[in-house]
Amino acid sequence: MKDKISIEQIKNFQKNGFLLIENFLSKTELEYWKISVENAIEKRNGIKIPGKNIKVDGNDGVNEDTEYYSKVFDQMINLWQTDNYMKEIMFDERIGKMVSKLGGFDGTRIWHDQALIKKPWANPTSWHLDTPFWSFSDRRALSIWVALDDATFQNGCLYFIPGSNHKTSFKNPGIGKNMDAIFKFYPEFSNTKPIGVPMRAGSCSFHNGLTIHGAGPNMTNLPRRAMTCAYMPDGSKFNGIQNILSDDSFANLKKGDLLNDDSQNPIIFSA
Ligand SMILES: O=C(O)CCC(=O)C(=O)O
Ligand SMILES: [Fe+2]
Repeated sequence: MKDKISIEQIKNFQKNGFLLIENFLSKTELEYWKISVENAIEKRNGIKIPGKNIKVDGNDGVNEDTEYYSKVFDQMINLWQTDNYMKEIMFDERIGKMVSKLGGFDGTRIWHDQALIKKPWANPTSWHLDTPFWSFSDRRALSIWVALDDATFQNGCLYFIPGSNHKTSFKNPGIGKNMDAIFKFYPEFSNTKPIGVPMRAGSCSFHNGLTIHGAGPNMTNLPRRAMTCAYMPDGSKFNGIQNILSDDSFANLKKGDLLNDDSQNPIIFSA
């Protein structure tokens, strides 16, 4: 694993809001991640989030928007909670340390992991922000996105709007059908040139959760698979949003409570 982060990379990440690391995983590591993700997904039987009875193909056949979104990607959340191989992969302290350096904080907790599978002919992932969906509000929160297949302009690689991380807010424009919806909230970026980030399988990118980002459609007959994880700085506090929290945890939290339950948000690195 290429886990060394230079000062230059930290500066680039903080300036642009994203960073590509080519050949992050070795060939052997990539094979291990792929098999582990495949097995963990198979065991889930289509359950999207542990403890919640939501199926990954949650198309209710009535709401057109739900149907559209179910064809953006399949999301399998918190594989670490239902599979020990994924737990070992996600608890890797080296990744926690990279995250803390890029984000500029001392302790790294997992918010949630998620496999993101764009099936053949998947819809694009509209421009969006991540952090406004989450149950804490911290401008430093970030994610890793590891390509399990080559991610190309044809099959739905990521795109970023560089520097947008400095200007966006916690208002949530969502992930709808219209690619330009985000620019109603942030018109100042409607003329900014986005950067597409194709990458070979085993490479990864990190992005700040307030960087405007999205992905193209999958115009190929093969899946585009990625394994991702969202991280929060240790010390983050509950903001009142449920997001992926179970109904029980949600009912027991008050705004301002520390999100430090290791069974939900394990700490994977502390400086
Ligand atoms: O994989 C995708 O299509 C989108 C990924 C994304 O939005 C994320 O990892 O935050
Ligand atoms: Fe995202």
